[in-house]
Amino acid sequence: MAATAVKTPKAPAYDASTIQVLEGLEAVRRRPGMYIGSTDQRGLHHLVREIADNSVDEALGGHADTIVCRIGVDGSVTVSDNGRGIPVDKHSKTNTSALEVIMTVLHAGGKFGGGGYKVSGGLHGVGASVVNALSEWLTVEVRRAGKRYRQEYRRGVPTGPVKAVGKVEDGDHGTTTSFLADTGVFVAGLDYDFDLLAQWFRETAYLTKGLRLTLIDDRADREMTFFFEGGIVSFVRHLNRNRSAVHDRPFYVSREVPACLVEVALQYNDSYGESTHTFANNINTADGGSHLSGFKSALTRTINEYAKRNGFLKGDETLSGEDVREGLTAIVSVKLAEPQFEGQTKGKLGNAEVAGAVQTVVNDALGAYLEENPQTAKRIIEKCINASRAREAARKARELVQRKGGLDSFSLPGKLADCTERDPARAELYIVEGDSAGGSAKQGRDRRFQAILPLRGKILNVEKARLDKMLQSNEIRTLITALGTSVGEQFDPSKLRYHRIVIMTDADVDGSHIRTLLLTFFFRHLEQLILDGHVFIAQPPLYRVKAGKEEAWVYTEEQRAAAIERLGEKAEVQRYKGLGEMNPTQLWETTMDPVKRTLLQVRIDDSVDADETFDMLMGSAVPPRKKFIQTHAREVQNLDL
Ligand code: 0RA
Repeated sequence: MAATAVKTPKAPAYDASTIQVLEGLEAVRRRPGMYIGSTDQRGLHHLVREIADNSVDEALGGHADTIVCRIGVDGSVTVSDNGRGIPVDKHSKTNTSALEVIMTVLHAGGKFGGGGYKVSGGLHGVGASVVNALSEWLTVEVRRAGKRYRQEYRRGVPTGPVKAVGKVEDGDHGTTTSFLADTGVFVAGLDYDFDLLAQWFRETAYLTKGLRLTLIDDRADREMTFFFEGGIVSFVRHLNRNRSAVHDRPFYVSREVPACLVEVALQYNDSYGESTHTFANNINTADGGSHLSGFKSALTRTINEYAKRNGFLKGDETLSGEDVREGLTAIVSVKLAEPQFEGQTKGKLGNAEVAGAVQTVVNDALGAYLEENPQTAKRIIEKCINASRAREAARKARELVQRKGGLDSFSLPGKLADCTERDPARAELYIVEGDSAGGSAKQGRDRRFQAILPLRGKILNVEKARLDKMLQSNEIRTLITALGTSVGEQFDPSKLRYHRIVIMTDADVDGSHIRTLLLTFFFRHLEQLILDGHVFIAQPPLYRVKAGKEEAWVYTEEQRAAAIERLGEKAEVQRYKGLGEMNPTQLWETTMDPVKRTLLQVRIDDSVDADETFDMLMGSAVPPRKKFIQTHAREVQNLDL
């Protein structure tokens, strides 16, 4: 018998590092939420950001100036840059290429190409390997040293080593990453939102001067490019585009100090609001932090010093922080090696050393700017002094109200039907439009923990009035008293009497206008309550569908169609226009009963976007509002005519 020699295939080399890689990828796939926050739409978009941030870092280091992001018809995403290209040479110890390490080892990104500030590795920075692990397939193509290299992966595992696949033209270099997110993880599907990505690309382009960012959507044949030569100066001009500026050229400084790189741009406008947005490593720090504190101190101090030295203020007159921030639009952007993000939503910069750094840079540069531009300085100081006088008037008005028992919670307004619960964490305040709906709500509620505050008619538009004017309005005073927190300088969130503040208005045009006015007021004067998650919108039903004894409340058009289908053609559909049309029991059952109701929590996903939207909807300039309404008119449903 002759034996045939059989070649056994070489077993894959499972050494310690391979096992570590597989364990790492497995951990990500088992608990994706731990790495990217969630596996819903938000988490999905996170993948794009993770990959694009690596390219942005390459641009921040001065090695790339163009990034293109493409959404494919199959739900794949391709991000391409013209940077140095991820190194492909083999790591001496592990005998794997740097590219493979970056793409497969958790948190490996930061270990390569050190130095420089990074936007990746910041708040969410978990590295490209996490995106790789959560992708059905991923491909990286590197153009480097005259050659084109490629490696592919399936759910994070390489299908083979890095291969040289061709030549590139002289001087061509960069990295292109394509991936298809794994629908086994992102079960809601790969529904990328162009506008969401565009908003974030726009912001990134403002914060990275000279970077050209293009977003292409092959599903809808859409394309947008963002490029801002002026960086954050362009950002400030953009935010002020519908407002009248007090001075033409924004103040701007960019300086590197030991703690961080500090960049600030600001320009005053003739409104009464403030739009300061802060960023650390390009991440929007909606809750501020050390960079914001440093900026505020420097602004107050520098303006007061200049105003004193030049005779605008006499004796012990001083301008408060609020005075110098009225009508201010500012961007504060810092870049640092190891940013610490704090707070519940990680929206606050913690690094204490940054406060002093920003303060020093702004003190020096703003002081010099005021000295060198006396005309502008004069206009700014006069605006601040005006603000100060108005604030003084407001304080007097407030004191007058307080003395008569107006703003403190010892004298709760008569219109408020309070609840018996004294623990704010369990108490709810329903702000209800109109007396008749207020009456139903009072009867229908659970008085143990639900308080009702009926508001009559429209409240003032805060975008067009200062706080002192606002306080002349009975409705606003009543509301602030009921909340217990006071407002302005005396605002104290720890005094909040209800941790759920529910805005309940009619499902018609007037109702939505009143809701917008209330939200504007909260956004401009009690923003902390929104950030802390205390503000909600009630969802009353749109229709009652009835057939015989059976009835159903429906809240959307889709539900209406479904209910009619279920109850048959004879179903009688009754449109609810106002809360007042429901009797107390119905109001409780449909809108107020915690077991059955839907409450929409008001969130500020993007503070820059929110700022712009309120300014546009409620501010003085009419053309942008008209354009917005024309653009969005077709999206409006349930419009009463
Ligand atoms: C490490 C080192 C070097 C470049 C990169 C990483 C790099 C990473 C990404 C991710 C997306 N685009 C990228 N471009 C570059 C450079 C090492 C060198 O050439 O000296």
